[in-house]
Amino acid sequence: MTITAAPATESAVSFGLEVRAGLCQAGQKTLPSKYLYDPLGSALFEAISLLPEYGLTRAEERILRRHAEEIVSHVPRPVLVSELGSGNGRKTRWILSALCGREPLSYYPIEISRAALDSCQSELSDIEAVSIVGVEREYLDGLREVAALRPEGTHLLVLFLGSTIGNFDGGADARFLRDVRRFLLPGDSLLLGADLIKPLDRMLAAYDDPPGVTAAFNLNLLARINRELGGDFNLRGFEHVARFNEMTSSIEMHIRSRREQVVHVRDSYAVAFKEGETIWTESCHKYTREAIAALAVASGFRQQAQWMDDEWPFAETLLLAS
Ligand code: AVJ
Repeated sequence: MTITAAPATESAVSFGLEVRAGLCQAGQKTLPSKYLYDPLGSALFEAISLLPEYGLTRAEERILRRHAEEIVSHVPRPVLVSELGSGNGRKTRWILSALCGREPLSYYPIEISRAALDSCQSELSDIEAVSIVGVEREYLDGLREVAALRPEGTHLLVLFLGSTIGNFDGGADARFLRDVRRFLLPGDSLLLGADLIKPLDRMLAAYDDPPGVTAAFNLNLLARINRELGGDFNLRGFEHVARFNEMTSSIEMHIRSRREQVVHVRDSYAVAFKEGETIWTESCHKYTREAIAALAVASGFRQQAQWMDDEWPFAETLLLAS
C-alpha cells in the first residue's frame, strides 16, 4: 500500500496559521474541528464512541453491518471506493467485505490524521482482495487525486460516514457536497451518514458525558496547541461546554475561559480572554430526513435508498450523482 503523504511542514504551517486566525479574530474565537484528531484526540474520539451516552457510532455500525449487502446491491460495478475521513475504518469493513466478491477492490481512505490512516490500514488489512491506499490530504484535495486515477468505465463510491457532514455548519454542508459532486460522474454514488434530531436531553448527554471524555477530547485541542505551537494554555483555566443551538439545529462545542487571562503562542502573539468567553471548536448539525433529501437535491444528487437504526435516530443515505 502506498501513502500519498502531505509534506509534514505544509500541514504544520496550516495548523499554525489557522489557529492564529481563529484566536485573533474580532468577536467569537474559533478553532477548526478537524484539528481535534491528533493521535491523542483520535484515541479520545474512539473512547467517546464507546460511551453509553454517545450512540451515534454504534448506530451507524449496526446499519452498515445489517444492510451492507443491500447497500452495495445499488452500486454500479466495477467500482472504486474512497472515503472522506475514514477514522479507524471499523465501520467500513462491512461495505468493503460486501463489495469484494472475486474481483479485487481498491480502497482510498482520505484523512489529514496520519494516526487515523495508520489504524485504518491495520484494522482492514485482513480483508483479502482489497488494496488500501491511504491518502493524507484534505478531503477535496484527496478526492481530486482519487478521481483522477480512476480507470475508464469504473464508478466511484464515496463514503462520507459518521455524520462528519454535520461539522459543516451554516449551509457549508450543501456547498461541500456540491464540491464533492464536481469530482463525480453520473452513475457514481455517495453513501452519507447523518445523525438525526432527537430529544434535547439525549443530544446534550452525548456531547457532555459524566466521566468527561468529551471534555478531554475538546480540551486536548488546547493541549495540542501547547505541544505543537509552543502555546502556554493552562488547561485548568478552561472548561468544556456543549449547547444546542435551536436556530441552526446544531450541538455546539465550546471551550470557556473560567477567568480573565492572557495566553501566548510562542513569542509571536498573545490572546486575551474575558471571564466566560468561549472558543467555538465544533458544530454537529442534527438533521431531519426532509433536510437530508433537500441537501441531496441541492447538491446534484438523487436519493437512491435510505436505512435507519431503530435504537438511535441516524440515517444512512445512498445518493446517486445525477
Ligand atoms: C466524528 C464529527 C461525527 O460530531 O458527533 C463527538 C465528533 N464531537 N463528540 C460528532 C464529536 C464530540 C463527531 N463526529
